Amino acid sequence: MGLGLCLRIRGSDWMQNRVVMLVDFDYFYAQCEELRNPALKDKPVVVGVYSGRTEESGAVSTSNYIARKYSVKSGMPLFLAKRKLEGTDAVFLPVDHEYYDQISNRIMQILQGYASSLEQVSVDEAYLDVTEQVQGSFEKAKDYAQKIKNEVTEQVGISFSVGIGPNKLVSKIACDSQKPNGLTVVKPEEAKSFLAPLPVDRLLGVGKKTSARMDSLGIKTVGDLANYDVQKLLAIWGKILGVYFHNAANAVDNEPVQEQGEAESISRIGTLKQDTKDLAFILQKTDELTDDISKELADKNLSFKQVAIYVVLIDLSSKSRSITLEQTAKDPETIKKNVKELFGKFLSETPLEVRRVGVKVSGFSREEPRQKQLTSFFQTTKE
Ligand code: DGT
Ligand code: CA
Ligand code: CA
Repeated sequence: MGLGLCLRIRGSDWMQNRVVMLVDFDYFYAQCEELRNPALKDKPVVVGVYSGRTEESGAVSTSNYIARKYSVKSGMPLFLAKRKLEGTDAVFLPVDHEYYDQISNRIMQILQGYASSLEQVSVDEAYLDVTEQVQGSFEKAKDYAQKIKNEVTEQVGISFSVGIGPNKLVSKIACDSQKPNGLTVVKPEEAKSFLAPLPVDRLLGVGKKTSARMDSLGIKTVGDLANYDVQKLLAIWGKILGVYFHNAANAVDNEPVQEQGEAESISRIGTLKQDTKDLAFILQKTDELTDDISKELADKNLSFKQVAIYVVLIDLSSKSRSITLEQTAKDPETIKKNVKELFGKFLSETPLEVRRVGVKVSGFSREEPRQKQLTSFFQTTKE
């Protein structure tokens, strides 16, 4: 068989050529309120959390785009929003999470049907891997997104914005670039130049402190960061963050769209046969727990990045300690070694005896090195 078949796209495991969508519902809580009361649609609508002390105290959760014209913003004190909307027919409503969750679930269910995998990141946001559905084509992806939008509008009556890109990082920023009711496509070959002019703090993980530091190095835009000497980034931020910044600025992000329902952590807890401060005695128990965790990891083919311990002391107070590994691991020895280290340190810090212990691993990724994936892929299609 010829090259045609070799290049057939196999959904999310064809990591180099994915089509990822980020769907973000527009002014979500306020739009839900408009949905059940359409008379609100042409008024400023503010949904807030009322703290209950006085009628005015509390903060804005969100507002519709009419209210935003009066510079009402999420997180703003309600009294300030009221002041900004003085003289208008603005409507203020308390949050109704149960109702928003219901609507969110209905939309997520529809979205699920359009993707190979869906990762819900919040009540109003989800990543979809649609590589297979659109045969890797970004032109088709745009029509496909429009189709999904129409379907959700018809079925639920809620509008959302979509960003389409070669990975989660780009699709998220694409989505943010055009709201509400946006549909923004950034093709792989445009991704770097799309990000380049943006301020560097648009990247996830670049907060106030980091962007100030970057600014002092002359890094103002994502493009500046992409061009910055990667060795210097590593020297300043360490390997993990340094590599992340470099990759992100270059629009590189291999994080898979993680199917829903997949555990975020695996943990086991057990009670010791007797209260103790003896490390060896504790490790006997945690080794048992670790073996059990390792079986589940192997079954699910997961690697982890964090190891944590959980401790209940004799006064019934509980504590936890965790460590992030330099590299992902999947073997029980790595867990045991880190658990030993964490407990060694913990026991030296507390005078109390330990009653219950737990072990937890998290920060999962699937163990599928690209090399292996590619070879096995070509093997199955060769002929
Ligand atoms: P947009 O910009 O059209 O996506 O507007 P929203 O309102 O959907 O904004 P988004 O996606 O950042 O947030 C989703 C929901 O989360 C929003 O409807 C209400 C809630 N939320 C966002 N920011 C805040 C905040 O600062 N405080 C509180 N209490 N809730 C917030
Ligand atoms: Ca939203
Ligand atoms: Ca959101």
